[in-house]
Amino acid sequence: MNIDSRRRPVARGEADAGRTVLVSNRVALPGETQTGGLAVALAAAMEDGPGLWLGWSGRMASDARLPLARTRAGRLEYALLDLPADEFDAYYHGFANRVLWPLFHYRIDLVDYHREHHEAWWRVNRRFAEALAGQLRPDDTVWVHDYHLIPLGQCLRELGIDNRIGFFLHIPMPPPDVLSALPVHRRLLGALACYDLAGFQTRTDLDNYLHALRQHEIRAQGRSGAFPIGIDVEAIVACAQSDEARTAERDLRASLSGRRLAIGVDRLDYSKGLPERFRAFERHLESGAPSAGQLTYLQIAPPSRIQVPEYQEVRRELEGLAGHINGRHAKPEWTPIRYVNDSFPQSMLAGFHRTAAIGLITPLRDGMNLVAKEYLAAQSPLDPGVLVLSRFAGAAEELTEALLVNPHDADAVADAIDAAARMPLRERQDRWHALMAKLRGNDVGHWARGFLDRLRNGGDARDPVKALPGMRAGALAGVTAP
Ligand code: GDG
Repeated sequence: MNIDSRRRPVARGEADAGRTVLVSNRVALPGETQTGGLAVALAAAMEDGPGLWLGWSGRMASDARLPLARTRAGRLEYALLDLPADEFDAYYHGFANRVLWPLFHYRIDLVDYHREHHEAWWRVNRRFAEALAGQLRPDDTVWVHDYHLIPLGQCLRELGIDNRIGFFLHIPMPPPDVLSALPVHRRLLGALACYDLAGFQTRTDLDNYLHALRQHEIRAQGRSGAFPIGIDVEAIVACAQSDEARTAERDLRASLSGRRLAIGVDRLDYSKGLPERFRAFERHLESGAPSAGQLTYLQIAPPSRIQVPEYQEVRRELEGLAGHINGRHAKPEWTPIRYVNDSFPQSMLAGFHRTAAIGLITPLRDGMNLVAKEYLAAQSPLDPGVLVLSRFAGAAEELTEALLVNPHDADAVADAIDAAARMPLRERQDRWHALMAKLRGNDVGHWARGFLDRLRNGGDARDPVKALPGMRAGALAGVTAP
């Protein structure tokens, strides 16, 4: 371990010095296709380095103290950590994905808490901390990502590391009453309160965190703020005009026989509201609305976390629903729902998005939802589609010109689908231009810089939320004094 890094504090106010060190459960290695929002966003945010990105290697090893696997791409270095199989299972499948994921998405009913899984979560975080401590230089800024690694900051402090350490939560922060269903909620809040900066996707998430701290009389050692994540807008705009995207668009359009397309792209996850969306689409088919029968709905849903029983269940449910709805409504020449359990390159997805007159993004709860933003960025300015967006996606706080819906209200979603299908070109363009201005005003680079500036410089960084047209003023008013 680098003893120096334990002892020498980085001078406060020292801007832009040293590396940015990202830590996340998985890293996005160059050339890998990523279907998770975090990996996609961080890969874009880190494009111009210099930096180090540390995460799990994807490999199990009985002796997890082996030297880290290292690789480099340009100015970004990767350090990969093996983990023992049983510990990984308890930390990742047991605690992160069967306790924190459902709880933070307001699904207390799906929480399966075991004390030993919680202990393994801390043990793995200590392993991450030990691995990272050996890599750190005194002027590095550490940025920890997501719910798997909430305790990492505290573990690093316990090792004597006094670099600046920030944390960003990619998923929603639930209200204190929901959080308190977790037996160890106080300890979790205490770990969050250790960071120099704790970042959340929305004002609502930030408020929930601050309320919980107040309720438990926990004093944060650092600051907190809302930093809504963005996408690489220009990259998606360019991607949607690439040859691959045009080919994908042409082929998909040709298969529609003159009908228009509604699209959803989601990891197959119960938080994404897919069964509710399928039922709402059926409601639309049965509504007798002018557009009923004129739309084909394409749902791309790459499977994820397939070991977790709740994910197997939602997959079975969707297969049943797609079969049922198509069985009742298909015609010899037309199938209303195309349900595809596969992942595609970003360029093809952009082509699919551009083909679709309607983007149907209706999660029951979502930290942000990058697909909603990607759908918009892929549209043609001459003939943009309409985004139908759940008000429970973090993106709804920004994207107020979308058609915002309650995903639990199948009739309302069916109405919105019809309204989107019939929306005049002028209104579609007005809404789209307003939404694109917001996306451009807060792309993934703004997000990363906004967070890192605030982490490095304290309170004098640009306020990333105030800079967003349409966000409530003072969205960062909840910043807590150190
Ligand atoms: C978490 C939070 C938050 C999807 N299918 C394919 C594919 N994707 C890409 C999308 C998008 C990403 O994966 C999914 O991001 P989301 O934000 O929609 O959702 P989560 O994976 O749940 O992400 C979320 C996010 O972190 C960032 O903070 O917004 O709330 O849950 O970029 O395009 N990419 C490719 N093929 C696919 O088939 N290449």
